[in-house]
Amino acid sequence: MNTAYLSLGSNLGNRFEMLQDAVRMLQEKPNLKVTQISSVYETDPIGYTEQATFLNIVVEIQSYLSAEKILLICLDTEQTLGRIREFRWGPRCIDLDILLYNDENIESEKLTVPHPRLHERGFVLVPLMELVPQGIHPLTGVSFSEYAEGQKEGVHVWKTIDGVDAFVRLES
Ligand code: PH2
Ligand code: MG
Ligand code: MG
Repeated sequence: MNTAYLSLGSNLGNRFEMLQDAVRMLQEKPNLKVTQISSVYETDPIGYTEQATFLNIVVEIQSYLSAEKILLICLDTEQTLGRIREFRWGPRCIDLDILLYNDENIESEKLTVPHPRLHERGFVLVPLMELVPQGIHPLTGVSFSEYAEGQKEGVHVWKTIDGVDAFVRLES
């Protein structure tokens, strides 16, 4: 069994519903279980800053699937939910990124794991730390909490969540 962590973000349309739909779609996949979910955070845009604030979450999944297969599921979910890629780091109705896959280091043409910007993004680190409070970066050995120091500005709890099943059932 493999454990992976995914980052989900939305800053277009009904952001909360987008996150819910994405998690529902993950739940419906055979061979994959969504086992943990963070609170929902409202976060200031990083990178390209002239865009609306995001809602971000991190989920834990367990699966026998390879990281490459999980990537295909992420891309398929984005497509189904109508994501149009306009430009890098620009507005998006839904984005799903693989943060971690076990403690593995994967560098292929399509996929880099751990996510190369994982340690420099508060909108990833803060929700990830809820799920793995003692987590350390598998390549550098530095704790997520240490990376998160100084990166918590602009990352605020928007809604607390009581488990995956409660999350997908919430009224948006
Ligand atoms: N995603 C990006 C670029 N910037 N900023 C926030 N706050 N949240 C995101 O999910 C995000 C971002 C590229 O994927
Ligand atoms: Mg992304
Ligand atoms: Mg992405």
